[in-house]
Amino acid sequence: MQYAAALWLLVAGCGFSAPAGTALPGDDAPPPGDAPRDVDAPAPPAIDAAIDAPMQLVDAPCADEDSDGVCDTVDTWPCGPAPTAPGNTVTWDNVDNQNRHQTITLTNAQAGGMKLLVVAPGASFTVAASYSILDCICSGCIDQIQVGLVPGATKQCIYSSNPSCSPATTGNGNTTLTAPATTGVYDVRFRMGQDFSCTGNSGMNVGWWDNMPPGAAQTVAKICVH
Ligand SMILES: [Ca+2]
Ligand SMILES: [Ca+2]
Repeated sequence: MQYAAALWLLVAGCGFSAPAGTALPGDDAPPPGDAPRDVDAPAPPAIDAAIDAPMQLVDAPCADEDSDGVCDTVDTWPCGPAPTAPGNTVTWDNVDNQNRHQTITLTNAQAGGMKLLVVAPGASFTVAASYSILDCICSGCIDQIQVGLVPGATKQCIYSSNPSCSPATTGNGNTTLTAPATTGVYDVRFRMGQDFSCTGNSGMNVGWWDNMPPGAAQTVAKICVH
């Protein structure tokens, strides 16, 4: 549109107007529709060499059990596309209506020494982490740092004692989890428990506190059961 207006101004400025339908010098001529392409032009040596080089097959057939485009021989995560590794510092926080906190921070938590662990069905692996825990809501309460797999209905504990409010109680903990029998991806997550011990007075409380698994934000590692 701007070009057309400029052209009109140029023509008007010259005080010249052509009869309708007259081609002016410089008017857009239709490109030759069937001009032969110069397909036989010699290619520069570098391009010529590239054309002559053996073709690299980008989708060469290979065994790819999880169909993620990564060949089995080099696939370090045989459960589909490798996920992003969870963060190194993950915090869980609960605040009451008096602005008092219960807070757990896990640092450098790993499953079998990894953020992304491949493990056989039914195999055991260690979960270890540095922790910081405080409870400013219930000064007399025993608290747990529960860790386990999601999906999954059972947990273990890397801490079970009465933490202080300030400063937070810190330390290193570890426990052993067992990979499910069903292959797939599972998160290693954590949350606070407020039982009398990791398995409660009865020793039978194997599930998550309140029967509520932690949310995705409490993921510290992932396992591929394969
Ligand atoms: Ca693969
Ligand atoms: Ca994979």
